[in-house]
Order: sequence, then structure tokens, then C-alpha cells
Amino acid sequence: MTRPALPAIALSISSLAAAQVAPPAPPTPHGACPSPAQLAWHDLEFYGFLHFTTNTFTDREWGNGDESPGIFNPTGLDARQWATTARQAGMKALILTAKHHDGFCLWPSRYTEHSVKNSPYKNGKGDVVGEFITAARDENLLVGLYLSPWDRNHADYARPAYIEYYRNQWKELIASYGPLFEIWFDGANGGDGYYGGARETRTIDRTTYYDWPGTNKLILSLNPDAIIFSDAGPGCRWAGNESGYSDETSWQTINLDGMYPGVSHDHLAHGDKNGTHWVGVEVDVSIRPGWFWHEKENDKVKSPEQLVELYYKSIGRGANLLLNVPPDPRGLIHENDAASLRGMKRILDATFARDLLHAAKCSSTNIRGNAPAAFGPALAVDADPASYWATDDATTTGELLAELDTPITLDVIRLKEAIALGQRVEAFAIDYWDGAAWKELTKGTTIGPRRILRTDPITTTKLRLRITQSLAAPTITEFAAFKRPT
Ligand code: FUL
Repeated sequence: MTRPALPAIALSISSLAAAQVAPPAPPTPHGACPSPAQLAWHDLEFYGFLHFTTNTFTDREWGNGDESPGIFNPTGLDARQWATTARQAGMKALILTAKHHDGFCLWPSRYTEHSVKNSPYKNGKGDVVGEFITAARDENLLVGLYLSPWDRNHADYARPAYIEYYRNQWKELIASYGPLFEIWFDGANGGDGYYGGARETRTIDRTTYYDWPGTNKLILSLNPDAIIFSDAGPGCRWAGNESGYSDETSWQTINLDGMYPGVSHDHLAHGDKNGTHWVGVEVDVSIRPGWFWHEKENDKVKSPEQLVELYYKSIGRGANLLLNVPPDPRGLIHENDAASLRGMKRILDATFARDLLHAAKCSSTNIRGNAPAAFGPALAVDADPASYWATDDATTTGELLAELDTPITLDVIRLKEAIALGQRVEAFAIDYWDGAAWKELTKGTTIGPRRILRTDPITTTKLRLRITQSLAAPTITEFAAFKRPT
């Protein structure tokens, strides 16, 4: 009897081991990809907006710029209440209007007299921006500021000197209160106003007057990780509406050519497939009809159910949600607003408490480089945001099957792409096994940072994700299922 040739076996075992220790390379990034700061920004998902100025005391939405600082007198201002309300609602950050269109500054700016320093608030010694920043950071919230480009108070508005003023104010804000996670340029611009007593109408060329590239460069040199919001990014972009939704098909990439802050475009919410830049979508909407507090709107605060609806139409479509909760003349978030936020949080917590697909048994039609440990389908149900299921480069469709030992009842699906590598998926479907056959449960187009879909409740032991169209090999970091509370 001859023995098997041992050296040959040893060789094949060692080459097998070598193949296992060297997994295939990850997919090459596709198209415009998010910066590390943008990636961290996408993870924030939900944060709050605080609109507060003289308007809060005049019952207006846009102040004319001739309001006396003497009317700004919040008697019970408690920035801690803003911060705890936000944190308890699940918000990760807050953005305050340091200056709205009326030009009144909530901090004692050295560049103007039109500020809290000439108000009765704390006898002119108050600093609302400073109190806000301290309180928010104490509650582990990131902070951002809104500094309206349009200034109806300033004598030089529409002239070159105002641009210097505007930039000086950003320098002052970042030096005193930075780093800021987000910098907010709203798009309202030009028109009638006080303008240092001129009381006239001033218009500007939105594409050239502000020299936005210069301002962006200045801000990023002082606050490199700031996400700059505007109608044209560069950090994140307006969704094109103030009603609280992004489009179902939504590309975080967009062609920035010809886009400027203050110039709206109809493709802001859906973006551009293979767009030139990554500029994530931010949905801004108010919990009330107006952006500022008005007594007559105390009974028009959106209900918890309406807020949950906004959640699915913004965060659920891959956008971040910036929800405005305006302080009242006391300087507090009104009880009705706080109650709605708590109600929203209760519903969302109950929904997303348990991922029913967590650690399910998974298989797929393709695994990148045949390396399950590095790119297998189980990595989409492992709750690790860093790992993902990926296919070979040539394979842009595929199926991921998740099987459970005991039946689950679900009515929410959540999917996420590994967006560090770019946004890829163009179309997908979800099927469930009804005991005898596969049935389509739901389908959609883009996924991006997140796609959350509500369905009719179904009970099953097998759920299948089908990627039916993708710009490049799909990279799925999450396939999860949940059940909404009844
Ligand atoms: C708009 C402003 O005109 C509104 O007052 C509000 O601040 C909203 C968020 O942005 O451009």
C-alpha cells in the first residue's frame, strides 16, 4: 500500500490558509463619496432648530430690522430646558438662530449695537448664544448656528462692506463658541427693510453678492469639520421644501453646477444619480405652522403621530431631520411642544427597540471574493455599522435571504448602504415566505444612508432582500425588521 503524498496535502492546506487570511479588497468607492465629517453628520439623523429673536416678542415671522432691543426680555430663559427637551426627544444636536433676518444678535457681538447687550435681558449682560452652547454641550449635544445672510437692520446690507461684517461675525462666533457641527445659511434674501434708517428696498444678485466660496473657505479654515448647509451645500443641502419630507428616490449626490445658496432648484430633494458632489439632504420643518413662537399656534403643535410621519418621510428616506421647536417669550420650549416630542419618542422607541432579523441565518446569491467572513450576508444583520454584505464587482444585482427559527411579525423594514463607498442601489424589493410561496412585501428605489419602509404586518420565518438594480456592486450594511406598536 502506498501512502498519500504528504507534502502535496500540506501545500494545498497552506495555500487554503493563505486564501483565508487575505480577503478580497473592498469595492472601489463609487462616484462622489462623503467626507469623514459628512459620514459622521449622516449618523446624527435627528436634531433640533431653535428660532428665537425679537420676533418672539412681536408675534412676527420676519422682523423688519427696526425693532428696539428693548423688547427682547425673556423672563425665565433656561437653555438647559432646551437641551434636556432635545436630548429626551432623541435629538443629537441643536442649531440656534444667532441672528435672523431682523439682524438682532443673540450674543453681544462687538460689531453691532443691535444685540442682547442693549436689551433688558440680564441688564444687557446676557449672552443667549453662550448659554445655549454651554447647556447643549452639557447634555452631550452638538451645536450649530444660523446667521442670516439677509440683514434688514444693517445700514450696509447690499453693499460690499456688509460682507465684511457678515464674515467678521462668523469669525467671532466660531472663535467664541466653536467648534460648530453645522453652519446654517438660509436662502431668504433682499427686499425691504430698515437698513440703518434708510427704510428702502434692496436687492442683491444671489449668485455673486455674497461670494460664498470665499465665506465657505474662511469658515472651513476656522472650523474644518463644519457641515455648511445651504441650497447648494457644500456640506449638506436643503430638501427644497419646509413641509418635512425628502423624495422617495433620493441621491445624496448632486450636480452643483449652477447652484447657489438662496437659489432654489426643483431637484434638491431627489438629487442626481452619479452627481458630481456628495451633499447630504437635510429636511427642515417646524413643529408649529410658523418658525417662531406665536401664542395663537399653541394648539397647532404637530401631534406625536404627525411627527412620526415626518420621521418616515425624512429620516426614513435617508435625510437628516432638523425639527424646529421655538422657545416662547419666557425663553422656554412650550409644554405642548415638549409633550409632542415625548410622544414621538415613545412611539419610535417602541418601534425600533428590537431588530427582529438580528443574527438571523443568512445566505446570498453572491459573496464578494467568496469570502463570507469579510463580505458575507450575515454582516448585514450583525448590528455592526462598519461591516457589510458585498458582491463581486461584476455583480450589480443579488439576493440576501434571512431565515429565522421561529416566526416573526413585522411591519417595518430598514436598509442601509455602506455609504463611505458611495451611494449605489437604484432599486430593490423585499419578499417574504408565506408558508407556501414567496410574496413581494414592498419595494423601493434608492437606499443611501437609510431607507425605512412601513408595510402591512406579516408573519414569516423567511425574508428576502432583492437588489434589482445598482450602479456598482451593492454594499449593504443593514437589513433589519421591526414591529410598530399597536
Ligand atoms: C427661511 C427663513 O426665511 C425662515 O424665517 C426660517 O428661518 C427658515 C428656516 O429659513 O429661509
